[in-house]
Amino acid sequence: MLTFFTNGFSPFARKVAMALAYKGLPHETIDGLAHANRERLIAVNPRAEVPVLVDGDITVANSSDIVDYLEHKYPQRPIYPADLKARVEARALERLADVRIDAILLDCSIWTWADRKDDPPPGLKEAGQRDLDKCFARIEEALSRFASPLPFGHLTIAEFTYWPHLAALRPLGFTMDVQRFPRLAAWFQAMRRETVCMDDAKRTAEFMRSIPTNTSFEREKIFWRGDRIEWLLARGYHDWFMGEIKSGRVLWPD
Ligand SMILES: N[C@@H](CCC(=O)N[C@@H](CS)C(=O)NCC(=O)O)C(=O)O
Repeated sequence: MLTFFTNGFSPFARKVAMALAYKGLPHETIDGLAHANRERLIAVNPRAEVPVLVDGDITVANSSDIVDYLEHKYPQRPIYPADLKARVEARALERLADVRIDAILLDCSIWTWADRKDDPPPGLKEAGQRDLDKCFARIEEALSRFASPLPFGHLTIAEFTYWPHLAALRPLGFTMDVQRFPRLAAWFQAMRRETVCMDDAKRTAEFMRSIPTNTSFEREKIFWRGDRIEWLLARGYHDWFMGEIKSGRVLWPD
């Protein structure tokens, strides 16, 4: 039996959850970010991050590595495009979401889920929208080289990576301009028709409903890692971030 350390809020964990569902792989689920499971998570991933997959005596951390492992070990219903060039494009799209879109959405959304009395620093959201639009333009250009609306002809790592982020845009107050990014909009609509995406949406909505009263995970200190810090510093929010460190509101990966 596979053991999956996940969390209902994490786009990286949701990427893996969708890959597991798509391949039809039964698994035991543990909320790795719940206080009660922290020691178990650290035992399998000293960085204390989800997702982590344990398959017998093999432990895999990091969403891209987990999906890569699943594809090798359980090749039924492939989630990478068969064509090598398309596969490189799909992995490049995955990386853009993992390192940039995730960073923007997480950095700008802290005030919607953490225990905060303050307001976001001025201009943060606007900087986020500007940089999201740059990412959308890159995706739109990449999509022009492939079929529409599902660029690789079936669900792949690209959809499992983008779905959580695209679905979060509107709830977080961001926009995706359909006139400027028609292929991206059509791609998102195509994802909405997929059971694996809608099942994820249901699981996530249920988790989000529990947030205001959920005391089982950390909401005062924010866990900060590379890409999310990089975007803040690159957009000039170093003073704000230093304030966070000085006031003891930062948790670091080990
Ligand atoms: N590169 C990692 C990133 C994973 C990651 O950032 N996980 C976050 C949740 S989205 C986490 O576990 N943070 C620890 C915490 O919030 O306590 C991956 O692709 O799996």
